[in-house]
Amino acid sequence: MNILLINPWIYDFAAYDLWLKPLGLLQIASFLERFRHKVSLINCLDRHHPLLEQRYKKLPLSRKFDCGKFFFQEVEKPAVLKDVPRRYKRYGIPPDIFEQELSRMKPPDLVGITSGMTYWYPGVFEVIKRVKENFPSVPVVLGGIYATLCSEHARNFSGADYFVEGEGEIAVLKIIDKLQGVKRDYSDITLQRIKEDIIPAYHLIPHAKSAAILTSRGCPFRCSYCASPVLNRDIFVQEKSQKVLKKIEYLVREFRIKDIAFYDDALLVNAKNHIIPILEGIIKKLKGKVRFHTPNGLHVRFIDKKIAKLFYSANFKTIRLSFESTADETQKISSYKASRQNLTGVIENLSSAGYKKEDIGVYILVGLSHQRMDEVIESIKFVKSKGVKAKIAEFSPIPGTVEFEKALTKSSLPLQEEPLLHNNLCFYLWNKNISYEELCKIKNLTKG
Ligand code: B12
Ligand code: SF4
Repeated sequence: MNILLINPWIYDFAAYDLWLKPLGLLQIASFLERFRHKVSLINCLDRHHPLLEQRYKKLPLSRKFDCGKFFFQEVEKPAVLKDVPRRYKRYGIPPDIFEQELSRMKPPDLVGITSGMTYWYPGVFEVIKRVKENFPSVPVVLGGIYATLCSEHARNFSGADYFVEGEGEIAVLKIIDKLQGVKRDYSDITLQRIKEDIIPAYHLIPHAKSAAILTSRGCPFRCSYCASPVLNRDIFVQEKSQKVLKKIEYLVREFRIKDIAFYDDALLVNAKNHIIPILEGIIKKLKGKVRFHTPNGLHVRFIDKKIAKLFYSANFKTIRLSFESTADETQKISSYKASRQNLTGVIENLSSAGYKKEDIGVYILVGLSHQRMDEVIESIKFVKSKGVKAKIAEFSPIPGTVEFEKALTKSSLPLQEEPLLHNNLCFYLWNKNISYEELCKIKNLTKG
């Protein structure tokens, strides 16, 4: 079959390309190619899209390590977000470039669309609408995070024909087989083997200079605001370290990738058998050839002196730590990721390994139902007193989590029915403990 995969636009108040890659689609593409399907990709979030670069000579430049601002166009703010005093935008290639891409291809046999944050669904709907206008008889499959966490909303309103919740590789193969009338024994195809054998299809983004990878699925912890257990069906599996190394070497060799971001939820768990051999392998085989980044927060308490040194020697440039808060109540629901003492010790480990303190970013959560201004201010002050950067992570209420249920009891707004209200940049619309003005103060406090 000819399969077209699409990574939709982001509709949001803000978006920044932190090595953002459609990793789910790239994994599915690689898997389907093994079954001799022909796959193509339209990546609406490609900052280096050739047609975009051709048209606009003055695009926002890439910043450090291939991150950067997306091209955007302001769009009308949805009514439910009207009280957010910020402009609402569509990030990614202009729609006419998307249309140009569709019009120059022959109709595919199937279109697969991914979805990211639950509140980014307007971009997904826009893509489905345009695909249906161009290829009315082609079946459309929708998968990804929004489709999994808000499956009812997606089924009711998106206009797709098929829906996949959770991991998509085998599920999409089953849909294709059904459409083609192929009978197959799926018991042979286990997900663990798929993940280890599959190298995301970066050949579909041939000009990419950076890549995102996963070395595991899920997380063994259960923080009450996190969707990881829902998305991964309570599973935690890690790939074999030697296979991870092979993938990294392949990406660097074949695509001249210079920056790699780890998307794992729990990269440091079971360190002895996982991250340590990966780091040792990188130092041995790739030293200095590629830079690594951990935009997702790392588990503080696992970073001992040895791991800190290995990170530094392996060229890990972006280190983000999940601290969340100094307050006991928030620590408790965050699986006690790190006490003040833990954080202090780890910052010492990282700086004696060679890291400058100002290069270390520490995430602090803001907007959980119980949180008040003083807790957040105290956490920021504590983090800043250690000489490192405090980074705000605003709470996004996610269906299927305990904190979502708590948020429902606080909110007079329809959080359940309207995923736009899950936007992390507008928690103050439903959580009155912290106002927009206070959030601005909090953000100012992190600066300098
Ligand atoms: C990496 C990551 C990031 C990265 C990159 C973000 C990005 N936009 O890609 C960074 C660090 C930047 C980030 C930031 C944030 N994130 Co984040 N992030 C993740 C994480 C850990 C992994 C996502 C991922 O790429 N997984 C890897 C791929 C392979 O998995 P996948 O996309 O799910 O694909 C599989 C299936 O879904 C399916 N599938 C996918 N597409 C398709 C398509 C078809 C056709 C089919 C059939 C199947 C299918 O098959 C795939 C392969 O098995 C998830 C948690 C998680 N475990 O998923 C949180 C998560 C998505 N993030 C979340 C949040 C809250 C945030 C922040 C708001 C945090 C904050 N307050 O700052 C910010 C928002 C940033 C922004 N505006 O861009 C929430 C979601 C919130 C929501 N309402 O939807 C999650 C779920 C974590 C959580 N707390 O529970 N994040
Ligand atoms: S440790 Fe991180 S990924 Fe794991 S459950 Fe908690 S927030 Fe989610």
